[in-house]
Amino acid sequence: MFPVEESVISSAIIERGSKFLVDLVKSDVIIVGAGPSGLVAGRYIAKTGLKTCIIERRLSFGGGIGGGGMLFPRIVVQEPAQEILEEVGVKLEPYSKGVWIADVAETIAKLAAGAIDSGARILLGANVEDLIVRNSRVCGVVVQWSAVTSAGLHVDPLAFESRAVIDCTGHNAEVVAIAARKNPELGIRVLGEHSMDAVRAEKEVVELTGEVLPGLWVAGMAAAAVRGGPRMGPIFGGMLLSGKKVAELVSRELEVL
Ligand code: 48H
Repeated sequence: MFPVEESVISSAIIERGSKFLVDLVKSDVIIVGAGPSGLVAGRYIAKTGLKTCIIERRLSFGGGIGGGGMLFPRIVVQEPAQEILEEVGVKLEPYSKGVWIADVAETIAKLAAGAIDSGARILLGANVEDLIVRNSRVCGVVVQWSAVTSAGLHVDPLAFESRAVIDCTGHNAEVVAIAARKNPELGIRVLGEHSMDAVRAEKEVVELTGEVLPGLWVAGMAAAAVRGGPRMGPIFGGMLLSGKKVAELVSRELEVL
């Protein structure tokens, strides 16, 4: 085994980690949240050549995928969304007409690998706590290490600029909620998600995906939360299609499609 001393390990990590962070201070697109909608959006946007960064507060990917349905390690996906999983190599088990089952660990691993292999960069352990807003336009995010936030330390955050920010933070629509709370003059409303109706919810979550404010977009469960759509339980086709839709809208807006 090659002998590597502590000073080499530490300087390698500090030097290259800083370089990685400096590169993230200006992106085309910042996606907040590495759940299903964020990972899918990241994959399709990065594939167009746009510089894409996904910021995730946990030290892991997948958001709500890992919990399956009441911790049973399977999720349901329906036509035509199963194609998005097939593209990244997730093995699907047919269940009934138009309905497939996927393993949660495989789905998380392959959606994340799909985003990274397309060129998306993922920053783990970082919490988006505010936005850069100039002239009623969102121009980036304000970030703090999750560990600092959890410890309740008073440490000033850093800001990362981007041409578009996508809120993929799930049930709490955290980024849009911050925009609404901190900029009341912009008239943004977060209506809150409604009770479960899987058939309606799956259709509506895709329809509700879109722009909230110049530079700020919403996808996945956050779209239902902002616009008052119902929840759907552990069926994930809507999340995947919402991620794909926001990728198309944002890529077109930034004029690469
Ligand atoms: C950094 C943040 C921040 C922040 C949150 O919850 P998710 O899986 O979100 P979606 O919309 O991609 O998928 C929703 C799905 O998992 C789900 O919950 C479904 C289908 N529910 C239906 C039902 O009826 O209950 O992922 C969001 C991710 C998580 O990993 C968070 O840790 C992360 O966003 N996150 N990251 N800064 N401020 N807020």
